[in-house]
Amino acid sequence: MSKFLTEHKFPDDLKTMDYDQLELLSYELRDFLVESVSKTGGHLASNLGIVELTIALHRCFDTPVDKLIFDVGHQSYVHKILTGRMEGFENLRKYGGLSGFPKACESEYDVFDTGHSSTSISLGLGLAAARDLSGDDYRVVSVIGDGAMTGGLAYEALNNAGSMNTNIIVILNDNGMSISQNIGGLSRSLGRITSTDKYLHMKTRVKKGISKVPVVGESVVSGIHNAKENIKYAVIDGILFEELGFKYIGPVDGHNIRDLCETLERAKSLSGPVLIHAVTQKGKGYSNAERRPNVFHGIGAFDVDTGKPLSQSSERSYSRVFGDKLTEMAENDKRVIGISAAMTDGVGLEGFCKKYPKRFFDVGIAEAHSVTFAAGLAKAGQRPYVAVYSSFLQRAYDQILEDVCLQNLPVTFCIDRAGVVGADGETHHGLFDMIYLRSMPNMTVFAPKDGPELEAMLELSLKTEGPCAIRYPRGKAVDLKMQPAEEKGKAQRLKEGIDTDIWAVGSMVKPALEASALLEKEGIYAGVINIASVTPFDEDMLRASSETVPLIVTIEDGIVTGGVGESIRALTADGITKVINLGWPDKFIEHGSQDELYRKYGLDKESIAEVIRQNTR
Ligand SMILES: Cc1ncc(C[n+]2csc(CCOP(=O)(O)OP(=O)(O)O)c2C)c(N)n1
Repeated sequence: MSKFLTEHKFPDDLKTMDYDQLELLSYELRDFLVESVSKTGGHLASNLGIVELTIALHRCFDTPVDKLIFDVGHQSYVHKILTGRMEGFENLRKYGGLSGFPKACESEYDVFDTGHSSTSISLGLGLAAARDLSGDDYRVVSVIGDGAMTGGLAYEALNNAGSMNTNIIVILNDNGMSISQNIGGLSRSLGRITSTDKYLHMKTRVKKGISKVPVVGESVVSGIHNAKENIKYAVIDGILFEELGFKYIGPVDGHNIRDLCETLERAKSLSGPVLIHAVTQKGKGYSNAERRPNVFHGIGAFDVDTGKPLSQSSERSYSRVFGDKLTEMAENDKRVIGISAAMTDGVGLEGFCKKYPKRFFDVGIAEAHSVTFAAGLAKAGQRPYVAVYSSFLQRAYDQILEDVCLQNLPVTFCIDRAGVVGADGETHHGLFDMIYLRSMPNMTVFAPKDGPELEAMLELSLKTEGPCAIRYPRGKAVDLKMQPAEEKGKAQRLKEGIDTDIWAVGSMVKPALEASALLEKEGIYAGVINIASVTPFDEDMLRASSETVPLIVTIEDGIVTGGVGESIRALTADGITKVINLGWPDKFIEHGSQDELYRKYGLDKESIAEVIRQNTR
């Protein structure tokens, strides 16, 4: 079966294989990807779309001496397979297994640890500048998708590269898709380029086997719109890139290895920044993924024949609870606006988007912009809800502080994937939002203990005349069948304590209640308090708690350093109450399932109970 994959040594052998062999290899790679990801889950569609491009890159460049950077990095599976990590795919994204993103500690072929979008050109440009300073002569290639190209950082880097005029090759992997359909002016412009007669004509000619490549010299490349009819890689458009100082080559068929290799060789012969526009198809070669590339962008284990997930949960996720509730609120209040930075489905807003297309904005992978855009909306009397994953919101720290909090505008941040997210690992865990948001003046931070409380807090946010953040975890929304906390600045006592009180934030209320139940059987009485309103914080209840119990245990789904637990410790510093802070340590947390990570870091019910046991005897 996998003759080429198993019998060759990659990436070296790519350089000696002929084009027919390389094409056969591309089939084997696709089979392997589909088989393997169907068992482990992962980012499939983007990897199916980048098979030929990755082969061509490793054939034409001398990696790892030459530096190859994949933007975001979710499409680096083929690169991993071709750089000696095929066997690791059995444990892809599992605890202790291969990461789903580039990891420098995993291989010398992975230059950076990535996971967040739109960084590849900046990273590449930094490497290129360092190379020039030290007199080295390696090449730098940044591969960026058209989705990632909607992020502002990419333009800052393009602009800078143009003025530095150093040697860097940027490959725009244009499949017309972000996770869902890509949006925006650039996307429209790229779409125009690839639908022109010239491009389609060129593709037909290539398919017919015309292989003679006229020389595309520097003068031709820079002379945009002067392309001759018979130039294979005609310079049809790309004005934007040319204006920024890049030599634009394209569009090139990103599934034709010969074309790609010839284009890459051409780019190598040019000096200064070069941008190659490669057109690819997301999900290429696997019909289910071609039909529904958004579903197969990131997917759990699935049946290869039908494309259906192996396990389907009927339980509602927090994202769904949020999306449904916001849609309901929008029915009653015309000011409610939904905003997403290229994550409409992920954050649960697809229903809202369908029902209220005019009041919904997908702004592209542009978190910082989404926040300032929301500030503008709020200033003019609207009530914007920015739905965003915790780790991506990190991009917008300054905009939250300056454009929203400073002006005390009623923008609500619906922070999904707060806490550890599991298989995506370091770059995607949402552990830092609480520590920076709670220190921002005017900001209210809510953390619901369950789904019904998330709904109540969304209602509350509409009555709050200022910035608000509501943070909730990835996964199924629990229902603790308890009264929701419904007041800003008020904590909620859920259980009386004698030996200790556990002060828990959001999703940690459930394990706190479970730990308390375990201890009760042993005659240890642990009270449980739902912090609910992280800021403003209920100091009155804390005072009462510290006067009642000798031990307070705090537990939060965020970094302990600078967290709510530490402020509780500070507030009780004068008393006799002992305070123990539980939460995530001050380090990057690896990938693994959420349960594995909670257990390892002592945040599951048994570990919480054990800490209390040890400190009450
Ligand atoms: C800052 C940031 N926001 C959002 C994401 C989530 N995300 C991962 S991949 C992706 C789409 C990327 O599209 P594109 O660059 O075109 O790559 P493709 O998957 O289409 O190959 C998004 C939005 C992210 N990784 N980083």
